[in-house]
Amino acid sequence: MATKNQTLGEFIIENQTEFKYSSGELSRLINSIRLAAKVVNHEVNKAGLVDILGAAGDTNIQGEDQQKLDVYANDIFIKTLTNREIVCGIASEEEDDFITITGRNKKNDNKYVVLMDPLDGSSNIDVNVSVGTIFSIYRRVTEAGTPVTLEDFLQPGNKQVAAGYIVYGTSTMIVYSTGHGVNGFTLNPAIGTYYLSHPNMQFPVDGKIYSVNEGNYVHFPQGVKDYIKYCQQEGEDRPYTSRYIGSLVSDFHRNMIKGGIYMYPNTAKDPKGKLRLLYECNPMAYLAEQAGGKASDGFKRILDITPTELHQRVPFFCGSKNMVEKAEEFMQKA
Ligand code: P6P
Repeated sequence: MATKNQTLGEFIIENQTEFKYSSGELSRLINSIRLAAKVVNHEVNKAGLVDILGAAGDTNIQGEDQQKLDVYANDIFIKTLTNREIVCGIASEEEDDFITITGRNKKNDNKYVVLMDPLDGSSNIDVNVSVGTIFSIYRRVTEAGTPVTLEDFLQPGNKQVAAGYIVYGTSTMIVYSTGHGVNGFTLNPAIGTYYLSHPNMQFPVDGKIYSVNEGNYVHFPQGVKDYIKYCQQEGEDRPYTSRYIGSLVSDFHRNMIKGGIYMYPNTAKDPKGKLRLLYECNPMAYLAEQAGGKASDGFKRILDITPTELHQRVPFFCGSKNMVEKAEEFMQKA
């Protein structure tokens, strides 16, 4: 039972019994993410001051300029998860390949793997717009004690045991689910404690906000163009409002509170879409469904897609159930 103002630590302990088959490892894993988020938050909040801005000069597998804060966040989450010997493997947007974690006993006997986008929306850092961390947790499928393999990471999203995000916005929040609904915790930076501020978050079944980069309009599939026109036409509850921050976590978070749909369709430039299935779309789709929302690639449920590559991309439609279904209607009849 979630009671307002409970701390995240109290909430994890109280809901420990919900993690069936877990000997407390999943709780420790969520706790370690909480700690890493505090450290990253501290740097994100002063990014403009310590010359941590600007590209690190390197590029990640996506061919994107790596902002120093991307690299920093990636290192913090990997170090925190590794030092506590809680997971047996990690995959990250910032790492070309997955990382095998062997414990002090040189064994891989932990049961979870984590996939993450350590700092999503990082192009917004230099302009002081909110960014986020996205994480997705699975039980490994290969034999305990053996090194993890790609198979442990290429699981469909419907096998996730937990997923969540941290949004470094006007306040810093952790929003996550372990399969029993979605709860949001807000950090009190003065004392470094997260408090339950948004118990049992629910995606409104309908909404009046659509989030898409309309600069790509000419390259969108016809169904997306038709749906955007539908959003803009006079109607019983239309025209809708267009809101697009360019930070998935922030757009998703606002839409989950107010109602809305986020779309990143495929375009000529990104024929498979831009967002990555494993560490962006799957965790956000898991949260959306846990909160009564919906997520698809325009045709198929995101969580039922069987991954084939670590960094594969998919078109992404996610948010209020009725809005996603209306967009799918346009996609399917185009
Ligand atoms: P565009 C950030 O790079 C990101 O992955 C999401 O957070 C965001 O919604 C999207 O890409 C923005 O992409 O092409 O509209 O700038």
